[in-house]
Amino acid sequence: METQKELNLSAEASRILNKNWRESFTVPSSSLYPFQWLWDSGFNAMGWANIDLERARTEIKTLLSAQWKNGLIPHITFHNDSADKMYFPGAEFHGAYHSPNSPDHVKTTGMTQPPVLGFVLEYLYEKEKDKSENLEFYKSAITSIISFHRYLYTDRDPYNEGLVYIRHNWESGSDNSAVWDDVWKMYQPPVYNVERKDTTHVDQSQRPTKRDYDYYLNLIDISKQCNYDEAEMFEKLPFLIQDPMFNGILAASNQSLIKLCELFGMNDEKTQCEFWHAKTTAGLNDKLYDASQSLYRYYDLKNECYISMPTAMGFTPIMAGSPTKEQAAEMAKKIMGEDFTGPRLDGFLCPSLAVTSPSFEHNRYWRGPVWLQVNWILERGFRQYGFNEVADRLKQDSLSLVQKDGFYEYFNPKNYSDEKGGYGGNDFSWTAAVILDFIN
Ligand code: 9YW
Repeated sequence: METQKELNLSAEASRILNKNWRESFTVPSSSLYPFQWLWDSGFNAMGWANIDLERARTEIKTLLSAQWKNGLIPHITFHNDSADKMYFPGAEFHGAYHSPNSPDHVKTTGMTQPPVLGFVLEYLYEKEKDKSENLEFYKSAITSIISFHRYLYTDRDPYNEGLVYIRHNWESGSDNSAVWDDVWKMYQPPVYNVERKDTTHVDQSQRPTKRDYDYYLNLIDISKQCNYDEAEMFEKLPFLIQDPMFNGILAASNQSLIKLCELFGMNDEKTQCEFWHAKTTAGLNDKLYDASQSLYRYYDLKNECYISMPTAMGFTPIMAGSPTKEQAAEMAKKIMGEDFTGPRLDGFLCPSLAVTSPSFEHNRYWRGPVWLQVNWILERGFRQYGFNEVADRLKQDSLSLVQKDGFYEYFNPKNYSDEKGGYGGNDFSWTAAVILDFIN
């Protein structure tokens, strides 16, 4: 039987998704982020799948309708013309609509985000009661997602390593992670005198710094000068990173596509996804697994060096079944140890940056706070390997944080006192979506 608290969480999570629903998609937050973001949309669809499958399918259809001609699925789709008034940088600053690959009917950014859609689609399909309905939707979505993956493997893996690169920190989903600090040390972008909108909604101390934004905007400027031509961007961009979370999520999505293609009799596509899955998990393990840290690290293709930084994101390839059993056991020890749960071992999992790192900041975005959609990935991964204690802890900590502070965007991992521990936007969609999964 559901407890009263669970019932309240469920009602509250549904209220938030309904509040943030805009005719055919969900905004991450009604004030901060008024458009459709790729990986948010994936998590939000999974949230909807627990309460309204029709909306879950619509969310995905809307997202896929903005797919580029070369297969890229954009990180933001600006569904209405207010983009430049409500959010910075909007459609004009990105200038992606000048690219011959961009869609004709809607403006988008020219970059992507973690490729969650394969496992999102499998999640939706599992929730379908009548598996014989909506087959056209599933087949067509599988085809679109495979063309997205094909674009990634064709245009983003220059050395055929099974590891695709990201060309903007926003593509990682973890915008101001301390991982990028080393990349930013390599060059000096100009100072942009622009009016940010995020800091009118959220305290500056919880957001990236002004100088951080100069780097982000400069990468967009360079991409725009290349007219978003992939080969030219590869030559000119100072940011080309093989990111373990992006690749781990890609591999997890390939794994789901293999299952879906099998169910739908899409044999050639299944073989393709098997090939990609094997290649990416091998790339992750051979090149990015760092045995001395018991987690995955980053590789900077531009500066030809590794970046080792103890992040929550470094554990995420566990969802794709990448690590060996022995490596997964080491990762389980690591995440439950003092780096991630804090010296008193009673902090909340999983800080985006180890609490013992000199760059840790408890409230600044991706430099410490807990993000529930990352916890969801980790919970699935550790559960799959049979590390139920870790998985239960990830789930319980996520529920406790929301019960204590509300449906915030991110949370203080050292939140063991009475102080407020939820930061960023409130009534946040993917936080609600993850909670709906955890309690259903
Ligand atoms: C931005 C929407 C997005 C997320 C990102 C997160 C943040 C800020 O919000 O980005 O302006 O795009 O870092 O992962 O998709 O929730």
